[in-house]
Amino acid sequence: MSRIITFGTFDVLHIGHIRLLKRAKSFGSHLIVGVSSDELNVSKKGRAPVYPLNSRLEILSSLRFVDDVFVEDSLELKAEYIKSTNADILVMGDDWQGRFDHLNEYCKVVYLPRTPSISTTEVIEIIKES
Ligand code: C2G
Repeated sequence: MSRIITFGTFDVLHIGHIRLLKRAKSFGSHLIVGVSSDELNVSKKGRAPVYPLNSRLEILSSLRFVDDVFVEDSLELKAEYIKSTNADILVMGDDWQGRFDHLNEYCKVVYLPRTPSISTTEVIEIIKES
């Protein structure tokens, strides 16, 4: 059965993250999650994550449909991560549509529709305003 890889910050875990991970797992038997380092999140989103890397790794590795986690230090290292984990399929949300097509050389690349109306940024805003 296939080995699936996906990447993300997964900060303040919410239903959009859970659905993405569950759907990713349904493509195979082993789901590997590359979790963005705190520094990578600052460079992607311009802010530190609410939960530090070690907490996010522990939360994700506690999910029954996640089999392995590792630290994603750079967006540019995906080919190396795919090779070192022997992944067959890369799954990403469609906010990244087209961005990783060049990795088809190493594995199948699949984009899944995002869950509408939920994001970590919105959750942070709602908590700030309450
Ligand atoms: N996601 C989703 N629906 C949402 C929010 C997020 O399906 N409402 C998906 C995203 O598309 C992504 C995954 O959940 O595939 C993780 O989301 P983020 O933590 O926001 O990931 P991001 O910081 O964009 O990191 O190398 C790529 C990156 O590291 C992805």
